[in-house]
Amino acid sequence: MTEKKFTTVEQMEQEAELLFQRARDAGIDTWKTRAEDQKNHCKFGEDGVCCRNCSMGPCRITPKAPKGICGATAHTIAGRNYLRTTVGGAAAHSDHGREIAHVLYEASKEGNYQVKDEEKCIKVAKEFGIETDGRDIYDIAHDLAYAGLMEYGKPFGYLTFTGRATQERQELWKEIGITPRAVDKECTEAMHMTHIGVQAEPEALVKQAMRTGLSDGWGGSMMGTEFSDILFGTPMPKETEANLGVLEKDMVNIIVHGHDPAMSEMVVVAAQMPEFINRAKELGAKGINIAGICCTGNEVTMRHGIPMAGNFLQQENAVLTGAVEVIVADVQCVFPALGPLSKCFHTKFITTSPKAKIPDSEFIEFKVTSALETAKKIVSTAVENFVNRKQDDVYIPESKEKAVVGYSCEAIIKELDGVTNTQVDLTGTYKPLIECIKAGVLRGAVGMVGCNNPRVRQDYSHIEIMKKLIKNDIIVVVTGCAAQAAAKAGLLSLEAKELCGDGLRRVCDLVGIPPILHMGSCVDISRILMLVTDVAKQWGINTTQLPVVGCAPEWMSEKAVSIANYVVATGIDTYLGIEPQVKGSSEVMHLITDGSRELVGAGYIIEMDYEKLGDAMIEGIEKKRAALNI
Ligand code: SF4
Ligand code: MSK
Repeated sequence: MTEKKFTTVEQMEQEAELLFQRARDAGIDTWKTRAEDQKNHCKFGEDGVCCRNCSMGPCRITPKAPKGICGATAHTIAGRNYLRTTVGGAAAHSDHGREIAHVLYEASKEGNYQVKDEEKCIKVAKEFGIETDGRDIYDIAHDLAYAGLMEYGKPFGYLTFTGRATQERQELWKEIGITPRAVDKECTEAMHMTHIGVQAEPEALVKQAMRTGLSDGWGGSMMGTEFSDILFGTPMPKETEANLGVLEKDMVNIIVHGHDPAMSEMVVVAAQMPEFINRAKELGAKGINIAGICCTGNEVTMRHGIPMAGNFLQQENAVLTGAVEVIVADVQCVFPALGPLSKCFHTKFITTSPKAKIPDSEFIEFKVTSALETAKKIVSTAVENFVNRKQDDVYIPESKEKAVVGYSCEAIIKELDGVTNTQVDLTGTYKPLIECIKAGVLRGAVGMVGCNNPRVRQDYSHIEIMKKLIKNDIIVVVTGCAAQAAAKAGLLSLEAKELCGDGLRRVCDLVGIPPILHMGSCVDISRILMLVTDVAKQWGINTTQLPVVGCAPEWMSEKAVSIANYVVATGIDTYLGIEPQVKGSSEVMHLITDGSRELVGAGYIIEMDYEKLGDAMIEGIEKKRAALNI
């Protein structure tokens, strides 16, 4: 009998509707109204058969016009578009990783950023062949950051982190020619290939999409994660709360939004300074409350327990509460709509990256060398803006749920060690997890990631599929907006074990974990790659044999396509709840599904019905178990 009442999607929708009504009253649009305005989507775009790669076009493929002016078929055009989408995602993630490498390069004892995880700094430096014995940690960090930055453009060789993959994957990638080289090389080469008159073969385009994706997952994103841990600390489990109910009516509310933790970490530091807290009190507030949206929210909750105000499709809702003094964003997934929307309220919308300037925002450039000063300016702006809030007009939805977050691989191992060893250390293994899977106590695992997408009910697929999986004794790891969906529904709380099958509930009780583990932001899917890889190594089987799958039921971004490419190329079947835009080419569709399975042992399974998607995952996991005779 379930005692706890978990927040339902219906409840969240009712609360959101009250906020959307405020927008309608103010005469301003939201994603809801704009999605309506955009119906019906262009069929050529949806099918991936519109090409505008040269000015002879755009060319659109129809039965009457089956080729572009240059002779490109639907298969070439859809393949080229698919590759370009992957490049967009790989470039975004990897550039995030590059920014963090620059922050690490500037780290110093006296400066704005320090090394918080020395052990990881030394471990990763050794992987890069950097001398560590007897050296100052900042000298090591400096050399490591330089080596990391060189990974982006090195003229020869392959990405260093590919050495972490299983032997089987390394050999396969080499054999079929998709071992990723320098990150920038893969992106540039992909853009070259898709230029008019270059690559026309669909298989070569799909293989380059995998290679570019791998340069993200095993390159840019992995560096983003590892260097962030070195700078800001490797996450360990923490309690927090999630959903718009975390906003405080009697406090100064600051929303941190975007992706790069360098900015948000510093805002967290500044908001704790007595000068700002005292000033907030002078102005009638009880203090300063920071809450996160999108992956910035995941980054600061993992390391500081900062509450999560919501995910991608909730960014406008936060402003619509009328309770936000400042929403500050850096890069990625930030709606330009926040500009005009914030003008309807007292909210100040601050952008900080020259790469992401947005009309109607206040631009305050965030630089490593002046990071704390800039963060202080942002916090001060928020505090001084509190007096402009119209308290009578504030509506903060009630819903919020408790969550445990911060399950880095190191944290998972530590938790597992706690069950088997009396002395807890970080040298442990995934053996208890593997034994549970072998014994059938756990049937398998799912990595659920990705965004929200107005094509489907917000968070509904995420939440319903997660509930189905845990009920069937399948442990789930989550990142990105999928993680925030789980948090808002209470599925990251320890009480969520009530929703599990007997096996998973026993594991949760024994280890003291929720059935769904929050592993971080979108770049932190690299943590899932390492989890899967190390489990396969310790089990002594290939990644393709593991009863483990990936899932992105509500994905929308180019980054998600890059992720899907590297997850599949790492040997993990990936279940998508939104169709990739390649339907106009049977060849490309085949290549990313069954064809990819022939090539790398894994592929996409595409299913728009969330019930069927969940069932297909369970079936896929059971098939892997049967093949292993477990
Ligand atoms: Fe048309 Fe070919 Fe130019 Fe594309 S590259 S727009 S198909 S002529
Ligand atoms: S924030 S990429 S909407 S998961 Fe990483 Fe969410 Fe998707 Fe952005």
